[in-house]
Amino acid sequence: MDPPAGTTLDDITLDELRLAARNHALPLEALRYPVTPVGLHYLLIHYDIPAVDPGAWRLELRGSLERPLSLSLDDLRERETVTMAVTLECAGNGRARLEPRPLSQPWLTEAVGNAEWTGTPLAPLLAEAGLRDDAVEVVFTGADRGIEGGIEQLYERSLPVAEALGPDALLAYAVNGRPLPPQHGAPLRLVIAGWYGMAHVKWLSSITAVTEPFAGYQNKVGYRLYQDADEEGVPVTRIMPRSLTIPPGIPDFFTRERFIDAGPCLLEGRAWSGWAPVERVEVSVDGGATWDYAELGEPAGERAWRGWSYAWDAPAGEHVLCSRATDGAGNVQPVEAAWNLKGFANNEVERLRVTVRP
Ligand SMILES: Nc1nc2c(c(=O)[nH]1)N[C@H]1C(S)=C(S)[C@@H](COP(=O)(O)O)O[C@H]1N2
Ligand SMILES: [Mo]
Repeated sequence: MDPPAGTTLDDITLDELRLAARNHALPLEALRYPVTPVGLHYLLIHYDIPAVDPGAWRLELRGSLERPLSLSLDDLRERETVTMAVTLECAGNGRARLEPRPLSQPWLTEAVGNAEWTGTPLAPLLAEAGLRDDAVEVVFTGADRGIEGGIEQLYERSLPVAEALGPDALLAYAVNGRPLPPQHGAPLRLVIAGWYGMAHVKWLSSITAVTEPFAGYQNKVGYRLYQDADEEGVPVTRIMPRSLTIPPGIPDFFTRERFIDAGPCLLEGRAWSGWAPVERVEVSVDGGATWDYAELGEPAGERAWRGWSYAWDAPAGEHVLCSRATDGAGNVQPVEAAWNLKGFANNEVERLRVTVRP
């Protein structure tokens, strides 16, 4: 049987490789840092990084507002300041492990990072602009333009009004204490803690309150879960739980398999969920046959990942290490992912191959 359109059973293609080279992942050893150094945070850029002159740049607030606003970066910096540690993950993380493989950015498990974003909360700005009662969504438009699904567009995504007015929405102009770098959305991006990456619009140029659900590509076509190309699909929203292990020992250069020596080995990792705090992490050292509880550390912030550790007395031989997170909403990572056409939200448990040397 042929794989569905837009997927393949072939080896990685040159188009996928080109995307993978542009959009880098978190090197897994960087899970050791509670706050990800900016250069190690994953990146996802649909089109090109746009050229934005921060001096001339303005943020326009328009649409169903009593008082539309036009603000400079200094106007935004003078407003209330908040810093939030936020674990950000691409909705396509895990895509390359699906079969057939959806053709897009071929992430394995590493499209994640946890940064400290500084900016001004969105809700007071919308209040100042006089958001009208008839607004149902708020659209965030970036300065980057490209063609996707045959449609020329600026990258833009909407949020329901309740999310835009909630405590998780921040207009960020700094990350880890420094002005945003070009690749992360300079001079201003949306951060919407708990949501998959696609909602955190970078290079923000306007915010529009709309009275009908937004029908732009990234909401209506792009970021949806489909089984079949003909169906309406289900929107991708918040981050499903995931746990990753800081790879122990040393790697093989080419396969990335790990080598450690027999004896006590402290396994450590990080776990997160956008639905509710992580409440449990389990570890398996036999490829998922048996599970044991890991010890949980303090979260790196209310909207940030949480460290965990597990004391393993490693016996010589070949092992497959797994970990799985459960959140307070009862979501648990599956051992095997449910397939979807565009390869979103695949949070199946990681399998890390380790050779323990005597
Ligand atoms: N304007 C704009 N915003 C964007 C994107 C984009 O291509 N253009 N990519 C989105 C996606 S899919 C992800 S996963 C995150 C990645 O954010 P990061 O590169 O800062 O990690 O940005 C989101 N915001
Ligand atoms: Mo993404």
